[in-house]
Amino acid sequence: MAEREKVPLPVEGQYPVPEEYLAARAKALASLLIEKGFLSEDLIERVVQTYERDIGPFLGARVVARAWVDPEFKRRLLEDATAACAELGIKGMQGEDMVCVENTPQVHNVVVCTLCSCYPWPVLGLPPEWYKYPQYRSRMVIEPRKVLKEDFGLEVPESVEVRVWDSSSEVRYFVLPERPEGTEGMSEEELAKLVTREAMIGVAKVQAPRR
Ligand SMILES: [Co+2]
Repeated sequence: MAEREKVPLPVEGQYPVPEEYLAARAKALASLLIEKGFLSEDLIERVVQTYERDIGPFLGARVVARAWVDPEFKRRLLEDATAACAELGIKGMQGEDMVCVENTPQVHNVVVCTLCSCYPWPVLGLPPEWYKYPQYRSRMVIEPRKVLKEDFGLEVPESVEVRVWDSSSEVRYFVLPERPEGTEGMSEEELAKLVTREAMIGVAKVQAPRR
């Protein structure tokens, strides 16, 4: 841990700020907007609920499963992820310019936002806590193999190229993981259940179901 703290942060001086500070600031901002009539408690609750219940990685999992069973869809997905996701009715805020990158036996992709926590909300929901940690954001671009191995237990062989994609407010990346062996007979719905958020960020692989 001590070694990690020495890594210079891309936005040192601004982040990290303590969680309590952020929470207090968000609360103050919300009450002010409510007082001025720009927002309501109800609206805030609805947005939170939507991203907890209706939008999440299960939507991205549907996209991945479709790409695995439909080569034409996969082609469109890799060409223009935003348009391909919209074909499945998956679209919205923070997903205006999504790019899907494909894992292959030769290339392993992983996604980060070095500046903050840009993330493709329509397919993955809200980012996990660790995605926002300075240690993840700064180290993933410097030593991705080491982070994948030490923090996520994913060992990428030296023969496989690791590509790190830095999401921004303009372009948000997600990964099309490799379809695991032993899933040949599975339906699209069954396949979708195997796909995890971590696999679509690129910090894990999709595992075949146990027999
Ligand atoms: Co960002």
